[in-house]
Amino acid sequence: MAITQRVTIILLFIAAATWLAWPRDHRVGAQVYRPTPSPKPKPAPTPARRPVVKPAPTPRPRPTPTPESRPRILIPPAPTPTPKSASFSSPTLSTFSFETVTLDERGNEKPRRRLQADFFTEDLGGGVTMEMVRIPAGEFAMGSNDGEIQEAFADAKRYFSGASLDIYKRESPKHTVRVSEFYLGRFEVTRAQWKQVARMLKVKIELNEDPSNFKDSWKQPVEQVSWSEAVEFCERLQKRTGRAYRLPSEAEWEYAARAGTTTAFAFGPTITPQIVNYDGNYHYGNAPKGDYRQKTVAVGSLGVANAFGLFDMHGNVWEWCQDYWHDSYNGAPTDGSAWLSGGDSSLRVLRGGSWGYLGGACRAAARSRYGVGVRGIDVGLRVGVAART
Ligand SMILES: [Ca+2]
Repeated sequence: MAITQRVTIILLFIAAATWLAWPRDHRVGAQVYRPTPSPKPKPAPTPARRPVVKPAPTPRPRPTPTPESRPRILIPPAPTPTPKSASFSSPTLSTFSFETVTLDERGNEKPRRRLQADFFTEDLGGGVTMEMVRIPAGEFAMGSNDGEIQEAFADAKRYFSGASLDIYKRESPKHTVRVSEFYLGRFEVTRAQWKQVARMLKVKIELNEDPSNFKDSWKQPVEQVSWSEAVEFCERLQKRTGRAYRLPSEAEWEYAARAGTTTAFAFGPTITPQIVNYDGNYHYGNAPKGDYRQKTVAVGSLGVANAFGLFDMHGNVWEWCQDYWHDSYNGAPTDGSAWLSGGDSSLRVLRGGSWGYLGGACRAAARSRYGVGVRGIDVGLRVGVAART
């Protein structure tokens, strides 16, 4: 019996040992399986990285062409003038040279100087053109001070005992005006130019094609045109060209006439009929008495321009300006704009004197006026246009 008991104990021990061994294998199997899912999450981030990597090279080619296209960045400045041409047909400028001169107090010429200015040409059709000179922006003293007023008044009294000081006080007070760049006609508007524009589409009023009294040449300035007709002329030009043609403001006119000078005339303290068309019987200052042509001359035919390249600003025909008439400059704009408030809107400013007037009336600061509907055989115009708006 003792042997049987020992055998039984041995068998029980083997059975217990075998049972304990099974779960251990299973656990090992489980442990082997568990790591299997852990590599799965690893490939997961891998595809996640791929899309990040893919877009990365995509932007790389973009910066590459940027430096290559740098020269093209120089092209965009070109579009800047493009909008101008869209709205104003930005003009192509050329340069011309001209002679200007300064006289001494007795009217003797100092050596002539040759200068240059920029301009553009407006085609009016029929082989007729109009030249517009660039007037640089600047500041100037407009009008006359007391001394200049007394000088001009004394000069007039030599010829007319009844001369009125009030006529000269209109030029005061002398004041500083800042003028923006603009273009002004190199010459007064000619008969030929007037005729071309008079044939263009009417804007508000009819225009006589050839209203002038003096008809020796188509290059003579147009005259016998009222202020209203001068404005119609500008508006027709505006409609045809897309550029804002207009009469100059009084300040622009004087700024352009002085062309940087501060003397009575752009040519110095006096003038002579050799360089300005006026009544030489009424010479200004100490210049000698001269000829009186009694009519207009072809624009530019006297040969000298002021320092801006403008001809006949003094004399030949008076030139219409936009401004209402005011008896003084009290309250006048100082930005070069036309004075279109207060004053008398039925009277408009005239500048520069004419073939039929005394030298003193041709001074840069001299002022006169006419009613808007009045025509004179010595009254014409010169057109302006803003450089930009
Ligand atoms: Ca003139």
